[in-house]
Amino acid sequence: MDAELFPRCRREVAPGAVHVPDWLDAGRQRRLLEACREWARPPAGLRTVHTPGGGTMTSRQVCLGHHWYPYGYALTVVDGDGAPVKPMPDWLAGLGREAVEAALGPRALPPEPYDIALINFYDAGARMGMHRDSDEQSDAPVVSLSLGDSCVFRFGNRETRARPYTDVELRSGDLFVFGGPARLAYHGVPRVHPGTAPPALGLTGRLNITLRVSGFPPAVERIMGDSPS
Ligand SMILES: O=C(O)CCC(=O)C(=O)O
Repeated sequence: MDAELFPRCRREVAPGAVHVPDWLDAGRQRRLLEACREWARPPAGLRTVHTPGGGTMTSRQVCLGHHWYPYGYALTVVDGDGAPVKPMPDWLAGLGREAVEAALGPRALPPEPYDIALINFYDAGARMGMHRDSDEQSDAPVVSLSLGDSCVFRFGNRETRARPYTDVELRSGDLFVFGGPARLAYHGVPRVHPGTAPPALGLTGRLNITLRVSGFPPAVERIMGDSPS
């Protein structure tokens, strides 16, 4: 990474929402990327997400633990190849807890384990509109890990997709956690900066891994929300 005039520091963007730059070192980024490449393979691999209104998300996605589709969770890829969702590995669930502790402190740790990972892949033109993560039944903090190209991450408020919001540059290895009063804030990715990934990582594009707690009862098929038509 280029030398900085001012070092990037841990910053509370809003109450309960904290950005921790460079949280994953190069080795951890590499290992996480290798795992993402495995998860992206079929079955239940990387897919294009279509919204019920006829839209297409420009980022592509693979899920672990529970399969997210607009707007609910299932245990199979109901809007794709129909395969069972891949399991959430214990080490990734542990990384979620480590991240919460690092960003918000031990008192913010949820009683339940992190049991959902959504992995979003952004190529140069991809973006993500302002939305809230509201399909879970737990208010545990959401953990967001970035790999590859930098992006503008827009973190807003709980009422509206519009201002006030804060734009944060997320780079490879950065951690962003939002919980407590920020858990249901609107957020999105208006822009990715192509060609900004650390060359040694070997990733063209951007990966974001968000870790969440479902709050769902165990071992019950969960089909929530409307099925996409
Ligand atoms: O890519 C990001 O940084 C944000 C991803 C996100 O908002 C989501 O998965 O809900």
